[in-house]
Order: sequence, then C-alpha cells, then structure tokens
Amino acid sequence: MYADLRSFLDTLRANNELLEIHKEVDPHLEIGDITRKVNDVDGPALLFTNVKGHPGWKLVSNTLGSLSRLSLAMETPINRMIPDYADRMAKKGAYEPVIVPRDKAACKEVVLKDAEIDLTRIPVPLWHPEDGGPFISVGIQISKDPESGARNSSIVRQMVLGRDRLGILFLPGKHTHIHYLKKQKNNQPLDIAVAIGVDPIVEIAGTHAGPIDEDEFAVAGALRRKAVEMVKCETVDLEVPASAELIIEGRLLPHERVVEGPFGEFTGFFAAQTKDNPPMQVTCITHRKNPIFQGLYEGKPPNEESFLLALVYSASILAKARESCPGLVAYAKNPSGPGSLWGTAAIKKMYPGHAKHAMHAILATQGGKYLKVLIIVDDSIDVHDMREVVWAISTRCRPERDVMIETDTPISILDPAMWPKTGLGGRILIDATEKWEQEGNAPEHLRQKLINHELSPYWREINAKGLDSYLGVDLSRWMKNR
Ligand SMILES: Cc1cc2nc3c(=O)[nH]c(=O)nc-3n(C[C@H](O)[C@H](O)[C@H](O)COP(=O)(O)O)c2cc1C
Ligand SMILES: [Mn+2]
Repeated sequence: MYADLRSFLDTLRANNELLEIHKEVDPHLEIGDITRKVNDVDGPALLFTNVKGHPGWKLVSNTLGSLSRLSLAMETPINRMIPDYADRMAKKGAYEPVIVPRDKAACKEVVLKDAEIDLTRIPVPLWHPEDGGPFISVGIQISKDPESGARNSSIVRQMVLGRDRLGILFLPGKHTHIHYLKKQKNNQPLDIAVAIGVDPIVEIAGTHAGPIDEDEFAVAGALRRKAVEMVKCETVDLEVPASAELIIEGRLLPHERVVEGPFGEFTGFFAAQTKDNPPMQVTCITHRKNPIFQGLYEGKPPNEESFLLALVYSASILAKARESCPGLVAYAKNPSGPGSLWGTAAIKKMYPGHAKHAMHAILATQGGKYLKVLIIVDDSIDVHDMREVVWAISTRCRPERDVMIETDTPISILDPAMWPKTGLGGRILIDATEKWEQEGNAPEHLRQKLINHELSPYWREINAKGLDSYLGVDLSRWMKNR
C-alpha cells in the first residue's frame, strides 16, 4: 500500500522504473516531446527535477505508462492484475475513506488564497504544438451530488485559462456533469476540487466507471486494502486526499461559458475546441512543500492513459460480464486501441454458442458499450499476447460464420472515424474459439492435429532446466517479457 505519490516513486526508483532528469526542461512543449519519445520505447516514468521557470517544483510523467508499473501500483503480478482488481472490488464496503485533521494533511503545507492564487506558477505543460493552452491531464476531479451527498471522483482534462480559472471538458452523462446540472437548475455553482499528484491507486480509481452513487475513494480503499485518508477543503464543502501534492479548490459557475481546447487526445488526434462548458473559478490552492506536479501524456496509443484504462476497463468489464456469463475467464483491452475500442476475451467453452453469449454479456457492461472490435478466444490463448490472438483468429475462425458486424451502435464522439457525428457507429465481433461439432467443426478424429513437442524426448528436459542453462548461454535479454 502506498501512502502517497512519493512512496510510489521510491518503489519505481528501486525497481529501475524511474528516470530522474536533472537537465533544465521547458514545460512549454519540451516535456511533452520527451515523454512521447520515452513512451515510444516503452521507457520508464520520468521525474524532471529542473523545470524551467518553476523553481521549487518537480514534475513527474509516464508514472503508470506500462504494465510493469501498473503491477507495482497494484502490488500484484501482471497476469493477476485484472482478476485481483475484480476480486478486491467485491470487498469495497470495508474501506470507506476516513477524515484526518488539517495538521495531519501534507497537502496543506502551503495554503494560497485570494491574491496569492496564481495557476500560472504551477508548471502545467503545453503538451502538443496545437493545444489551446497548458493542460492538467491527470487531475482527480472531486464533487458531491447536491441531492444525495454522494462523493465522486474522475479524471477530466483541464485547461489553464489564467491565474484563477480553468476550463474543463464535460462529456454528457459523466457524474460530475450530472452534479453540475442539478446545481445549475437552481442557478447555483457546483463546488469542485482537483487533486494532483496522488497515490497511484487513487489515480486508477479516478477512471473507474461505476454507478453514480459509488464513491471512487471507497473503490481506491478496496484496491489498496486500506482506507484513503481525506481532509476537509479550505473554501468548498468537499474532502480531498490528504497526501496529495497539490489541491485546487473552486466552483463551476452556473451560467458562464468559456472556450476550451483543442487538445491532442487519447485517440492520437486533436479533439475540437469546446465553447459550451463552464469555467472553474479557483478559490484556493494548497500544496506540499517542494511539490511534485504530475502530468500524463495523451496522444497516439499506447500511452499512459491507454495502459491505465487497459487495467481499469478490463477489470470492470470482466467483473460485470462474468456475473451473467459463467466461463468468461479473461478480458484485456488492448493498449494500442484508444479508450475501450478494442478488447479480447477468453472463455472456457461450456456449451455451443457460449462465445456469442459471452460477447453480448461484455457489450452489455458500462465499459463494453463503446467496443468497436471485440475478439473472443479459448482460455488456452493468452488474451494479452496479440501473437496468440492473431493465430487463433487465423486458424479457428471462418469469417462467413464467425465474424459479425453490428450497425448503429453507440460510439464515442471522439472517434475520428465517425461521420456524421450522430453518436452512432458499428462494431465487429470475431469468434475465434475452436468450434464444437454442433457449431460446424469437423468431428474430432478428422480434425488437423496441433503440433505437440511433448512427444519429443528433449522437450521435458529443456522445460525443467530452462533454455539458458540447458544450452549454457545467457538468453535473459530475449526472455525478459516472456
Ligand atoms: C487521462 C484521462 C483523461 C480523461 N479526460 C476526460 C475528460 O476530459 N472528460 C471526460 O468526460 N472524461 C475524461 N476521462 C474519462 C473519465 O475519467 C472516466 O470516464 C471516468 O470514469 C468518469 O468518472 P465518472 O464515471 O465518475 O463520471 C479521462 C480519463 C483519463 C484516464
Ligand atoms: Mn463516478
């Protein structure tokens, strides 16, 4: 369990997953360019200690940009992350957040109000050349339902508009947006707070998509197996994670509208400017001494966001879909597919037609509703290994029977292939499971046989010793990720 971002960075450092960069770097484009380059070689998290124009600040990026770092955050091996996430969620009730006094909250070491408020002193990067402005890309946005009082947290992009104003992108149906509409109806602003630089599990829970009354901080508590410590805000009626590096408090104004964006988005394309979202009027900034600003590179996947979602969406889809479809044993959102557009599921087939049933159970989940490509394989195939998945599609699928195209299904408006922007698109479903006889496969004795090395006398010995020691050579460089 990590108490804060700093203790997670210590673990990354100890595991050779953090690179400290002491060269002076400019938050205006340079940090974005460097993170993109490091991202492209599956590189480590980056801690910039010398940020141009922002003495006293450090900046970290790419924190969760790989399966290995996600596995350190979840404190479980890579192949256990998704099922463990789903299992830990089941114990959510036991880990409601707890409130700690102000003097125990590191996020309040420095408190800035009124004329001291100045967002431009925070090293918020301009990530891509055509962005509308500097963007907070991994802020945990916290609000409460004006009617039920239920707390919500989500990651939402925020553009710095000046010393005390942020622009936000609301996608309809997101929980904070629903809170906002309830306040706006009565001409009232919505209290809101943004936490930046939080422990990795609070970040992971910020993307968790659950019911509107589900507190994502209770989700975080369950995932880290210890309640999250929260502290009351200075100027709004909210609580925020006490160990955060930086907190921005404020209000979403009911009637004003601001221009926000464009921003280079998770699809690898720019998402248009918006003109119909409200500004966040900042009322207080608090931070740690020697604060670390956390940024996340958005752009063509795979990237930090797509890895984060690969864990969160996969776990939530698996947990929900297996409730209605037993035998569904694995699910992986591919990190190269933006958002939740591409996923692979595995089943232990129990009856004819099971694969189709499982695919529809997946499509019926909250996380599965925007799937554009869904593949299903047998449980002998590793859903994380596209080499195996491609082999399964190539050898176990008859397209005229096993590929289905659905039309006029809901689709993300950020999908660049969608035109006209009606919110409707289509999807392709590929059943790459081995067919049973009832499903049209040849009878067992007439099927082509799989190549079986177990029949060779050397195979068992190589497996027992490992290929390296069997041959007396060092293959570690090649075996790293196998
Ligand atoms: C890095 C990152 C950036 C995101 N940016 C936005 C955004 O700008 N607007 C938005 O509506 N959702 C955004 N999302 C998705 C939401 O965080 C996600 O849908 C979340 O589950 C919404 O929370 P809610 O279900 O509590 O409303 C982003 C997700 C990530 C990981
Ligand atoms: Mn929510």
